Amino acid sequence: MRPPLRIDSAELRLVRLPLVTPFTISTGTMHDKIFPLLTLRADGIEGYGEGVMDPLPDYLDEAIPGALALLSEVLLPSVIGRNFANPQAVQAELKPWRGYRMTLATLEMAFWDLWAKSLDLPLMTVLGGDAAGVEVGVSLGIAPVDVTLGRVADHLAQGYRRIKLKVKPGHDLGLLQAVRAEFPEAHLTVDANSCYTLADTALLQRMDDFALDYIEQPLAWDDIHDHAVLQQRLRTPICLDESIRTPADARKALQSDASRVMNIKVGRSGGYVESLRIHDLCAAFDVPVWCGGMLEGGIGRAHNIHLSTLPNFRKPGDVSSASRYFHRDIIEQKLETAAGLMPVPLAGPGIGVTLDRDFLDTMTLETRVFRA
Ligand code: OSB
Ligand code: MG
Repeated sequence: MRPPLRIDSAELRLVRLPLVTPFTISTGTMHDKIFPLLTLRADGIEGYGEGVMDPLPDYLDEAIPGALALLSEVLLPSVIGRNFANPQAVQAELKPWRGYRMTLATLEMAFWDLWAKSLDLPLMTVLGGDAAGVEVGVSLGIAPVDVTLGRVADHLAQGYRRIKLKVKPGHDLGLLQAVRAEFPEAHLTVDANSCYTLADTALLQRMDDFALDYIEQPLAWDDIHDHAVLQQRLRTPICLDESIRTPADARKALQSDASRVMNIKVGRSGGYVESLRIHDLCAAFDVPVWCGGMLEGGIGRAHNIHLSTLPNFRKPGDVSSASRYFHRDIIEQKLETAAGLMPVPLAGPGIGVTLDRDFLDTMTLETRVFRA
């Protein structure tokens, strides 16, 4: 049996990367990607986790200020100086806490990276996955229709295997008509980020005419029930994103037929232990999953790619090329797709990427250090 890992110290940074193109969804526009980056150290090894919460609670009810406070004042002091046999032992430590799923995930993911590195294995191997590359799609923000048509053409030409269009009231059916007319064969989906209600049922039913693979999170972020009602009135499958934060959420959505496809974001769902349960539950219901994204920097993106190697990830994920988002990333490796596939990063064990420390320093807004 291997000895447990003792977490010696941690470093929590707040990082800002300017986006190449501002990203607009139904809830607002993002110009910079701001995220907490956590390093855990044990036996001279470092594990990394990236928080996916936004500066404001506009995607879910979690945001960076609360995440930094909980990590600094509660979570990191509770694990530093202690031994953990495996990631499940860390997850057990986090289990009592309600909510803060993105904050818990940041810590749990960093420990998985550390643990895989201590075993000298790629993260995908300890998660139970295996692949050389994973299928990628692209998520296109809200923009004028002619701009979007150009972006669709460009990304199809680059080999992206699914085009997801962000929609909002007044920027939905007309957009779909224009895109379908020009790209009749494209693998197309939409993501509403919770901007409709059941009062919009007639409008959502008209989306059935556009051969969408699924409609992502049309209704409220915290409402599985209404999605089940809506699914009975739609031919197009519903895919839940925001509403799935725990395995219990996934079980309820599957049992009530509210999500015939599921978006898994490890950074949204409390970490890998819970994401693996969601993955397995979906497989049991024969519901395919795909890996969502939150415009992550290289650490979060590397995590997402390793997760996407699990067998029930049967649809292209939002794990696009880093160069779509950033002029320069905080890791040394370039995470770029080729022919619609993202290679799994394997420049070493764990998440298989290394920090570009000089550049990271220039992009760091603040740093907090924690020792036993
Ligand atoms: O709903 O999937 C979403 C980005 C930020 C917040 C929410 C979402 C998204 C995306 C972008 O769709 C996915 C990506 O390219 O990382
Ligand atoms: Mg989404």
